[in-house]
Amino acid sequence: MEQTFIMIKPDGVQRGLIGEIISRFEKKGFYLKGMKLMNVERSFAEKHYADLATKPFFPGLVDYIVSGPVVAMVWEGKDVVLTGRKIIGATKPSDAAPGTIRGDLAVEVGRNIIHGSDSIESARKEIALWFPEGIADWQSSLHPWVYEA
Ligand code: DAT
Ligand code: MG
Repeated sequence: MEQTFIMIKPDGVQRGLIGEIISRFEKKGFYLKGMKLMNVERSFAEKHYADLATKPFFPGLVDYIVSGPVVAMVWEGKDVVLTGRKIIGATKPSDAAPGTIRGDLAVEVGRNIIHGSDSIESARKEIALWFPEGIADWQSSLHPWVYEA
């Protein structure tokens, strides 16, 4: 099944939103396959956001990601990359619909509390970058109650 990389950014951790965010993915019917609380080095944050290196906000974005611990996670499920982005909401919290994580819980684009992979290809790269040790191998016993097959 499809996997995505989700990261709770330092503001989400500091604001005590870890449980709330995990709960939204869990209740949806996605499976947590990897998780760790960690501080990241500047060079690592730059690698994660390498595609944005030329953007004017890049240095501020890296400062933000290294400002405290983040929660790195792998979630699995049907269409989890795209659906995960929908659960997260638009990049700018002011554009994010109510009911989404950013729409409900964030105000500023530079404090938008969560990252989610934007494609299956990015997810593959980000999971390899953040979880070189691999992820947990388990299957939920509730699977047939959430998925038709
Ligand atoms: P997303 O996180 O929704 O995938 P992105 O990949 O385009 O958005 O950008 C990564 C992060 O960079 C985003 O979550 C917040 C920051 N960012 C994006 N656009 C910005 C802008 N115009 N000003 C300040 N920060 C921005
Ligand atoms: Mg992105």
